[in-house]
Amino acid sequence: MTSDANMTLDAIIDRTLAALAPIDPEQHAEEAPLLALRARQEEGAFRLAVLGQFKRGKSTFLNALLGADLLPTDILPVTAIPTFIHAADSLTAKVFFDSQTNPVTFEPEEGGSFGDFLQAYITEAGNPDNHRQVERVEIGHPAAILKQGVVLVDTPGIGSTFRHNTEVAYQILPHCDAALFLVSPDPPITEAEITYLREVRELLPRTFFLLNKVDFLDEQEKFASLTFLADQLKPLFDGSPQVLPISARSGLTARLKQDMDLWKSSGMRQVEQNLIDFFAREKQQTLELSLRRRVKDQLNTQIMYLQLSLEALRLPEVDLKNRIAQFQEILPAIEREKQASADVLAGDLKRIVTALSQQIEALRAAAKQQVMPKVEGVIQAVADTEELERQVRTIVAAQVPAFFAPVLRRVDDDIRRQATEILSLHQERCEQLIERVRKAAAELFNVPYHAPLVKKVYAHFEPPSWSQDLFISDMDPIGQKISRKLMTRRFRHRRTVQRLREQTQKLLNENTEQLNWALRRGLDESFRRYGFELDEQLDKVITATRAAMDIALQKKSNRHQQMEDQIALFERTTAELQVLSQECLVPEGSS
Ligand SMILES: Nc1nc2c(ncn2[C@@H]2O[C@H](COP(=O)(O)OP(=O)(O)OP(=O)(O)O)[C@@H](O)[C@H]2O)c(=O)[nH]1
Ligand SMILES: [Mg+2]
Repeated sequence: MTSDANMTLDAIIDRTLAALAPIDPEQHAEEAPLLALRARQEEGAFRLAVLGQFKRGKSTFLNALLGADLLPTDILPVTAIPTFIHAADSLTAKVFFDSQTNPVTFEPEEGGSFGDFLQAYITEAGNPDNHRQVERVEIGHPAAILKQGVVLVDTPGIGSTFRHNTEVAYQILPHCDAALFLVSPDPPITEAEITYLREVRELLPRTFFLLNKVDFLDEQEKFASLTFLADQLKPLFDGSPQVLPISARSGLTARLKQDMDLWKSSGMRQVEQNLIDFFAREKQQTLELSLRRRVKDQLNTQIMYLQLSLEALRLPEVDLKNRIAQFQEILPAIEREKQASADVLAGDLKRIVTALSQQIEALRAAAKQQVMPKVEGVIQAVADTEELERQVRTIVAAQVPAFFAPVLRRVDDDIRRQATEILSLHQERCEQLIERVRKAAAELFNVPYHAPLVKKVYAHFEPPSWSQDLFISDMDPIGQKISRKLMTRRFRHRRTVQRLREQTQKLLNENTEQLNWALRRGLDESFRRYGFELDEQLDKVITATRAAMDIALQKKSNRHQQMEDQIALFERTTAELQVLSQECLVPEGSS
């Protein structure tokens, strides 16, 4: 049994749930995040994330540590999806999606390689703008370093032109327990990294630093880089944190060739030893600290809601009605901004649609320019009508996919990229509005405002999965037999030539239209659904805030004693949660 000064996380969560039980669910925040944290604690897995700017060598580093060329790496931005690597007897991979879609598991019997499987879901190239809506990927691996409940997390890099990668890199932080932060010499550290590090410092109890790619440097340059880094990090972290120089690439080569000297000179041996040491001594305690931070965040959110209700209960009826009126007064302004934001979104949609129409027209012309001369060539060269028919069909069947397959992909990527960019800006505007409503309510009732750590992730643009089948065999020589009897050979040949031209043109048009239609529909649907989801989110916050005030107002009409009881209940609960929130700061002794 623990004393109050040393309360376990489990006890804190239990007591919180018990304290909230007698309160109307509409008057406190959701309990689901607390339950999820309890599940995390029960599972006991320690999540060590590899973080940093894009292309610093995060995935290469993890490959070196695992001793396998496992995660995709490249000179272009690669990792787009958080990838959790846990211990397993053999190699496994499971992909989880944002929506209700069932997870997909790597099945070796199905043919494709493990690398191809990961490539298709994790990477920017295989899954551009995360159009597959992957939430996370879990890999099971037999590496020794993963034993005893360590989970390594590969993350997308910040600061590339792919904004969504930066977003994901920020969103993953509250779900991790410690970090390895990778930098590399050229340039040693950027403004974007410093900003990211501030957030990392707030959200994670432990961060280790690695200077990667030191194979580019001579001893003097290495020393200069390390000194510079130490100076930059000093104001951010207490004292200068240690920065270990490594070459992840040499480390990976060393592991693959089992070259122990190279493993040592790459700096990776030192990192591995430090990690093993850290896992043995401090993993448990760091996990505890990390989870305590997250629970504390949840408690503070609950406290804010409770205080709001409490203030509403305490206020004399006239004052409460006044505050409700004041809150109501800000709503039209919020509503106007919501409308303005929706208008911007609609305008942006129009712009993309116009851009799409232009692309489609250009495409139609390009298709004609590429395919028609080839058809004309055959028409000029072949005199026999039947042979002409056959050759034109063959050439069209080859040309249509040759032209459209790469183009489909390019236009699709391009539109998807524009749509994702616009939707994420819209999301930012909506989140700001939601925050304003929360803040306004807190200010009206003199309650300290608490901004939540974990932000909701919304779905990205998703075009409908249209059939990638191209129209290629629509050239049916209808009426050939009849016409053979009725017409002269020359006339029939002319007719056939004309029909072949028309049908080829029609096929090109149909394929262009199919693309146009699928993307237009995708844009319309995603924008509508997305706009609707965000509206709903905002309305929920407004309704919940109103509910707290309205319930208070109703209770005022109750008998005096009941009112006093309610106030006492909220006071007790708030006080209890405040104590529990303080308890979160005290890590459990030496467990
Ligand atoms: N010279 C040198 N190159 C390295 C080293 N580590 C990684 N690289 C190269 O740097 C490039 C980027 O490596 P990745 O591992 O894909 O980098 P990342 O940080 O995972 O990149 P994102 O996933 O896009 O954020 C690749 O071409 C690697 O081969 C190293 O120690 N030395
Ligand atoms: Mg990577």
